[in-house]
Amino acid sequence: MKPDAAAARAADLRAEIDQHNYRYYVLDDPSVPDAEYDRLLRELEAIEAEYPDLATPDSPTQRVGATPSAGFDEVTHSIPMLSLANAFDEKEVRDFDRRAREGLEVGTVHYAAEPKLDGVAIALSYRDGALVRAATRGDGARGEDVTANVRTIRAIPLKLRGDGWPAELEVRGEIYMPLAGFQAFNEKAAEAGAKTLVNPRNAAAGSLRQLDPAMTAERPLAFYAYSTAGRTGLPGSHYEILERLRDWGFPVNPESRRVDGADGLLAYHADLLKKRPDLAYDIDGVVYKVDDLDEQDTLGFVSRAPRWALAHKFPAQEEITKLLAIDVQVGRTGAITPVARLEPVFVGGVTVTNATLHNEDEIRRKDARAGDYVVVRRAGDVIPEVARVLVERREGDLPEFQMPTECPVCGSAVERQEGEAVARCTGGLVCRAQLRQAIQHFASRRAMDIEGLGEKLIAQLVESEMVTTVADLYRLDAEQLSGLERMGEKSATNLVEQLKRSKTPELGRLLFALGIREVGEVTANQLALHFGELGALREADVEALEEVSDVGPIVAAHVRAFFDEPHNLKVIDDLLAEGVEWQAPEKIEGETPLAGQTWVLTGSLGVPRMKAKGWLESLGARVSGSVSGKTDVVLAGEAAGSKLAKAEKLGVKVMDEESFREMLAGYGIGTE
Ligand code: 5U1
Repeated sequence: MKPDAAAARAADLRAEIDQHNYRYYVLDDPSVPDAEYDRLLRELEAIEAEYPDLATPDSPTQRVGATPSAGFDEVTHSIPMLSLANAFDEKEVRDFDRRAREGLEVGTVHYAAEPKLDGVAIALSYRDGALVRAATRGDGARGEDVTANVRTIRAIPLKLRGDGWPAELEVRGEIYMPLAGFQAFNEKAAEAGAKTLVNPRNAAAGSLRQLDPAMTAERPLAFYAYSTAGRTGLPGSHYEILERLRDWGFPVNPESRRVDGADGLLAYHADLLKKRPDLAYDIDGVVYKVDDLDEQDTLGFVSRAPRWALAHKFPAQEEITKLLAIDVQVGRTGAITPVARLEPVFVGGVTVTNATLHNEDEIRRKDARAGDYVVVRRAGDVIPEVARVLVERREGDLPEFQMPTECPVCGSAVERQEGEAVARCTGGLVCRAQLRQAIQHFASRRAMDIEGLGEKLIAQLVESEMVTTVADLYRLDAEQLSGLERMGEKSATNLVEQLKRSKTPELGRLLFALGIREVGEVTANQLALHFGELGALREADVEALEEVSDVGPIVAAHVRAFFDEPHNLKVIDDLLAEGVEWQAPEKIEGETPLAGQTWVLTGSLGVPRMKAKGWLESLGARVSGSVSGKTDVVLAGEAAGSKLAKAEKLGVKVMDEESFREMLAGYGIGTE
């Protein structure tokens, strides 16, 4: 590229990148995918590499420019960075408003209200529209120069947009780490075996204190502006200053509002408290400021806090308490979750006595032991969790946690598959903790297809202990059933009829109905086809199971564990004793002619879809739910819609039901 053309293209790219930054960080309305943004940035980098003179300090490529430093220089704030007086309840807010009204001799005070972020306060100095310095708050009078690190934060403009900004402008606000970025960063760090960040606030503070700006650039930091130092060349109201800052390219919290009087403040607080769990960042309260700057001047300061501003705090989301014991709970899917029993502690607005510890690995990683002091976190409606263990406060030797080898509810073996974080009870058919879900699945349309056995009825049957395993279902009679709530005689008779009708499932359906982990319909049908009968499957070892198409080591291990559990075998024997008679799958001789093919069924067919699916699977085909370039055939029934249209568009072969039946007849199946 010639120098003139390069300079022009670099200027265009810079303007475009700045515009994308503005859309992304200030308007929260991204205009291009991340990949396109990166492409523009790389193009600009390439031009600047060829013409280094074009790489001006305000270029978006120059965010990570500086080399690591030995420390941070001290900075004296020209106007001190204030702290805020705190309020924790309604009375303190009303007192604040009363004092403001009295001081200003007005009936109603107009305020600006905004969320109080849990991050790091920062002062950004701009000269002639360019960022020249960023300083931390420090003790309010003196902070640290963290310019090189702050320049790496894309939400902070290196150069101001628009016009009308004062030649010297100091913008103040909060640097924070959004929760999603915090979680993603920690997941990556944990995977790499590196140190994880304690909480978003510490993460933001630690990130800013990195000696190497390249490290700060790796951290997902963001920024909201909330004030300026001084008012020269600025509007006379706080809220209007925020609007002006937004125009100049600073992210301003979209939850900022103008409100009137104490009632307006309290309503705002209540509203934000409700929104808190849905926000993308941690907040520890809201801040109220008298909106008119002249009125702010009139009210002045008391010690180092302004009389015109107040932080109204939310209940703390983290507290310290003692971990009394670690128990385990069995979930509806058999997952065994360790639970921390705690000395009661008030956190996040409620008293917490239990908190999740997620899984065994998490306990090891945190090194949590009964008797430890722990930090409990409860954010919004989220289940309280043990955020971290204060190992340094541990007294003496405490025993490590041991995962039980037997389910505390049903006594079945507890298994933990290699590569899985969760330990599970293997007594899926007998465990009371899992019973409701097991029955629901057993009765579902694609399993035993027992109509009329709804969630509420299942709950009654389990509660009353009329049903303790799925085999008990077949012992129910109409008289017993009609004694239940909302169960008429007719529904009871119908249900008994349905149960009777369900007694002859195809083997694949029965296997699916048993709810073996990782065994969906397709796998269940493949197992049925391969073994042809239940006895052989019960005995099959892991190697034999892995010979089945679709079955890998994980599924094989789950199947084996299921049939190794004597409680499960007893339920199967009971089912057979109650007259459940599985039907051998229709198996064609020799080759599977549709092996490797993918079919999609659409429209209404003259037979139940499961049936058509079973036939196709018995011929070796895979049945998928959506049409793509990889689909071999679409079987189109009556009134086929978008899937048929897509198949035609992609040129995928379409077959009607008549031809399908003919094809099946050719293989000697499909007679129903
Ligand atoms: N949102 C917000 N946070 N915050 C913190 N506004 C705000 N204002 C502050 C502080 C310390 O101080 C004002 C007095 C400018």
